[in-house]
Amino acid sequence: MSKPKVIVTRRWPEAVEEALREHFDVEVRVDDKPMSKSELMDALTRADALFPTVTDRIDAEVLNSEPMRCRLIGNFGVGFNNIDTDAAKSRGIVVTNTPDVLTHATADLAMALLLAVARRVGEGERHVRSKAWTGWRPTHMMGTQVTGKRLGLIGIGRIGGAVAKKASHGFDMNVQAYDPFPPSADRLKDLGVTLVDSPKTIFETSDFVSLHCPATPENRHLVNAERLASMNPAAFLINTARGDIVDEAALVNALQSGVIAGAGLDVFEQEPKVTDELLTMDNVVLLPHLGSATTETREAMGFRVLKNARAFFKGEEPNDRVA
Ligand code: 8YV
Repeated sequence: MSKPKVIVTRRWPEAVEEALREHFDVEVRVDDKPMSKSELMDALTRADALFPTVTDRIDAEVLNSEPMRCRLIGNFGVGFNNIDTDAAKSRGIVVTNTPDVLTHATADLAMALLLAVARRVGEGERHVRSKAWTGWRPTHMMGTQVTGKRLGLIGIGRIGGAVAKKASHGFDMNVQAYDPFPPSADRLKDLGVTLVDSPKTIFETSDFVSLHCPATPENRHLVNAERLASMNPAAFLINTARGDIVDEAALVNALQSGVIAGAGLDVFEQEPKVTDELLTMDNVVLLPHLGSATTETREAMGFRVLKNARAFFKGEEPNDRVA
């Protein structure tokens, strides 16, 4: 029997590409550039499965492609806001994602951003590299203490939960969270989290606010000018979730006018474009969407897509089906 044909839209870690080839007739995007709309549409007519990433927008227009051959979209990532799942469903296409395997990598990076912005790590690094450092002094580059402070989480799912545990157990932080679908009281206790009943409390009473909610239409610009204004001027915002949860223009204003103290950002509204003003600010730490970027995790994400696809083509229900 011939192997199902799969199109992989970007380069994956070598070990996973190799494993894919054992089970599928694989076409990999060799130049590793994002596919255009017409290339994505063409891919859907040529392959039994498409394995996209966050850089591929699989919207209703793309999914209108004819003649449709694709039966499975195996997203390389846990967030699948790049895919119109309703349109996929109406074309009879199954969609899977890659939960669990990137939980700790992303939570670690949220903590890295939190620590970096509070302790002025990016700024200090630039200072040393530019040879501006003239030596130690008691008032040099004083930052903000992290240990013991109050951390507010918007979303206490897998990644938010891992951040909570690291922050409460490792940094003795007082962690509070808002989530419309909270986990059990036992889990909250294990994570060391107090649940609050509105985002308002999180923004008004936290020293650090970290975002761990999905990029649904309802969450678009959840962090807006009003919510930023309600934060403590000494507080920091951390975003490792999705760019459009934050109104980036409002954030720039808040940072410029001292409404909040700083921000650690791994994601942006118009990736890879970053609002120019952010690039010149010292009170922000900026990363190029690295949440899951460890070798271990990126391999595990690929193997997770593979596992889902193997199940699907054997006629079984894939574990991580989201549509
Ligand atoms: C990925 C992510 O790098 O999984 C997610 O939702 O944001 C990141 O881990 C990216 O989405 C890959 O498609």
